[in-house]
Amino acid sequence: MAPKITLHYWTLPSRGEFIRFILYNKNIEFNEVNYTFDDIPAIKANEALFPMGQVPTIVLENGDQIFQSHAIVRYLANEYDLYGKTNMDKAIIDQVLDTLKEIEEKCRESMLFSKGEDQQQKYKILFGDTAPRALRFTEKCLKRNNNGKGYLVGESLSIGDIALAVAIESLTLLYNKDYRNVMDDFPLLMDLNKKVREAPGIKEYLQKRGQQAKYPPFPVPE
Ligand SMILES: N[C@@H](CCC(=O)N[C@@H](CS)C(=O)NCC(=O)O)C(=O)O
Repeated sequence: MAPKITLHYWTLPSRGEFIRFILYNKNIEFNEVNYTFDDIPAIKANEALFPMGQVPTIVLENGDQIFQSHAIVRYLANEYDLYGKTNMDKAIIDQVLDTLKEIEEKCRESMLFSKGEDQQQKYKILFGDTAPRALRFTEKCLKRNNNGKGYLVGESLSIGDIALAVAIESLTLLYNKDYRNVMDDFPLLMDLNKKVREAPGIKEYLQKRGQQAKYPPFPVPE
């Protein structure tokens, strides 16, 4: 019997990790079809499965397909009760998702595809401005719910909480002696991060995968 969901993605964490965290947390049976950078021409050629020539796409048991990572995440959240209870819960989660996406984008840009002075400049913007801003906003939302002691919305885990844990993973990859740990200013967010990483399914996945997501060296444009 086909698994409930097939995830088409690189073996890498990146945009796929958010989806994997949800699938593991909700104990959804899934398999992966993994690609390497050598497959990019084939991915571009397969417009039926990859409309924009990019991964990820998921395929459901009935053959329905969804691409765009946040469309996938929102679909899963709606299906498996990870999207709060009210429209305002959803709006809070959406704001946090889109805000933290800025961190993710800047991490990818600076860490994977830049080098030298350009990279240092990008790190400076990321650590000096983008990340603290995004985290301040996320913390403000968290504090409004149960004084920041619980979850982003309501009384249980949502994709807003998972988005935070995924963004912190990306930032953690960049910590080194030259950069102050940007998370030091956000102990409440770190508590929430811990809660997500110890959530059912995610905890076991991280034990299997390793506590820190790993990337191979990436080709950097000249
Ligand atoms: N907005 C899309 C962006 C997808 C995207 O950029 N995917 C990358 C991999 S993480 C990709 O396929 N890159 C290959 C390319 O663009 O040629 C999403 O969030 O799913």
